[in-house]
Amino acid sequence: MTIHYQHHGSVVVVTIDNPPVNAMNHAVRQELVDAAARLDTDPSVTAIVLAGAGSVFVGGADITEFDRPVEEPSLPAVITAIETARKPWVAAVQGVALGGGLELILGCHYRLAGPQAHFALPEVGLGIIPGAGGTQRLPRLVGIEAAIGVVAESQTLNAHRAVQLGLVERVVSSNLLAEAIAFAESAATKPLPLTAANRSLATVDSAFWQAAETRIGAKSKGTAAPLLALAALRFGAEHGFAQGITLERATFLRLRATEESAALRYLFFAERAAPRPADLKGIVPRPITTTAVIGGGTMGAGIAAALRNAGLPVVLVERDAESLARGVKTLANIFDAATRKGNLTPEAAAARMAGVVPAVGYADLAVCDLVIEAVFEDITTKRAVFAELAQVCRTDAILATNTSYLNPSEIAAGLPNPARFIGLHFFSPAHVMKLLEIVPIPETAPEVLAASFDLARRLGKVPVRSGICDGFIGNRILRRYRGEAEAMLRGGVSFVQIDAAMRELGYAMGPFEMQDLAGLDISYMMREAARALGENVPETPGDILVRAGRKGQKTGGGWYDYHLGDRKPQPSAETARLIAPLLGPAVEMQAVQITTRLIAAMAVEGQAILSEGVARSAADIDLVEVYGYGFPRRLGGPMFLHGRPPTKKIPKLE
Ligand code: T1G
Repeated sequence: MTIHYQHHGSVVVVTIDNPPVNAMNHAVRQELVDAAARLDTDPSVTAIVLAGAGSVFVGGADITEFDRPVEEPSLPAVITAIETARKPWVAAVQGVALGGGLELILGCHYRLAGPQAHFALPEVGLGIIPGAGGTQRLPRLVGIEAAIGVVAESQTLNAHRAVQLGLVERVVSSNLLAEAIAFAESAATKPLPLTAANRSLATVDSAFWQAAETRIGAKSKGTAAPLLALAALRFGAEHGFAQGITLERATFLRLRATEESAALRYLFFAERAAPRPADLKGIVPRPITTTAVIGGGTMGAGIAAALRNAGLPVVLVERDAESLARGVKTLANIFDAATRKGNLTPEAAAARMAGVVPAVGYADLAVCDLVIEAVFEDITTKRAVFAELAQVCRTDAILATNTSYLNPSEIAAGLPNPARFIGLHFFSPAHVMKLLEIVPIPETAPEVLAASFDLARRLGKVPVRSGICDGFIGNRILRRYRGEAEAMLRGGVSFVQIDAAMRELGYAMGPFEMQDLAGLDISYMMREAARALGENVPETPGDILVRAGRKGQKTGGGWYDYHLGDRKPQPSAETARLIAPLLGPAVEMQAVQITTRLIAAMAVEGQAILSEGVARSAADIDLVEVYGYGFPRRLGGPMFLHGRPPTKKIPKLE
């Protein structure tokens, strides 16, 4: 049963009960249309209250239905049935009313909200636009300016703001249902109010729309939906509700069928599945209330900031007072920057720092539930840290390494009680990047693994479990991606063209620009170390550049030249001269051929990672690429793209 009915005198409470989020699937829509017709003709009924069971009012249309044709009655049909009813419908919103859930209550005659209620139209994040009147009814209730923020910029309204804007009659702080029933009884004695569809809209000039278009276009990250949502809203404002809602529905149905929307919906479900691996169901995470970070460098300070942002106290440990002072300063700078951007008040920044206990040595760690090591990427250094930690930490304290390349099992070899050991691979800057690769060793206890996933949730990160291999999931694919790009370079394709193609696809920068940012010397040193161990590692163009002192932005030049204080890459005649001997005759390649070849290389490596069991699913690999390496969200990820029908596989480059 998806709808419950309760009679309170002449008022009927219609409760949508479709766990877990009361999504408006076909069964709910059919029940609501039938209820609207039946209750409208029932002489014993004078008014209806519409409620949602549980903590969510309605989480929107059922996204799982989007890969199938629309099954009537559509959501617009449900909303029209309510809006044209002869008896008042009063929505009682106790939780979030999202997407179709907000559109549903826009068709009601009145809306009351509990203090926890929130209202949003998240459709553009799924590559679609509201398809059941959101772009047309919302502006007629709250005004065009506020509606644009919700419809095209994913802004959320809390209950009080909803009242200020006229979306909600009032906030009811206790017993929302009883208040709504009383409100409905009173409403039944009055003429019905003007419905949202019939309200007029104040006109705005073209300069207003142009400014909105510029603002929204600048942050849409190449996705089509935000500007199309704005266009639907504008069209309805300029041509009336009926024409507006027709355009809205047509646009929604068109976008629903696009690859971009399929990709964004795929990521939506992947992001929700990631924090809850099936095999950890029922495992109680080991509690984490006190933490420590060993190492106050860029990574250590970033990790400490992420822990503080989640409200966890942190002991920040360095080997001496000078290094510790540097680490504390780095951490303070992170919060100062957030304050300058307006993301933190000065008081909140001070509170973040007040929760940091700087320490030289390990004496303060006996109380810590979790200690994260973030020292120099060297096995001897790391093993020495854990030998010390084993002496001073509780035997049940979780000990984690932030290593990005070393084998966590080798780091933990010989450690007493290895069941408490795990790899937590943060990405720099650790307080910003959402990806967290969780790398258990064979001995890691389930409750320690569960505690790591729970920690990721508390830090607002996307957790992906990785098996142990060189580079885990992300850096292993990165190495393959870079290798393929260098193979194309050797084959005569210009690295400037390769970077441009990946930027055009939606990456912030291409593979060569990224090396200049990170520094060419890191991978150079790894190749040299392998050569020193007798491995046959052929000379690469990167070797030549590093030996010529061209290590990237930090030395004023790598693949590109950089003017002092300017990060904009400039073509370098020096680089061209240095690497010429390694390159084949120049070859012209279309951008789409470049991107397809590089994405295919990532997907082939991803397939190997999957078949080796290093990753649990293709979606996990795509989460790593999107959240750790800047793969354009609108494309879903290399595994998503690689699995698509050939006609749709090559990403269209506008
Ligand atoms: N459809 C189908 N399944 C959904 C869903 C939805 N709309 N929302 C959530 N789920 C699943 C989710 O995958 C997970 O599944 C479970 O429910 C719990 O979700 C016509 C076209 C509502 C704030 O974009 O933001 O309406 O992993 O872990 O943390 O114009 O879910 O358990 O198997 O997120 O309590 C617009 C999406 C749709 C809202 C609850 N609506 N959902 O958060 O639970 S398009 C959205 C959320 C639309 C109209 C258009 C959140 C939530 P599983 P959860 P939560």
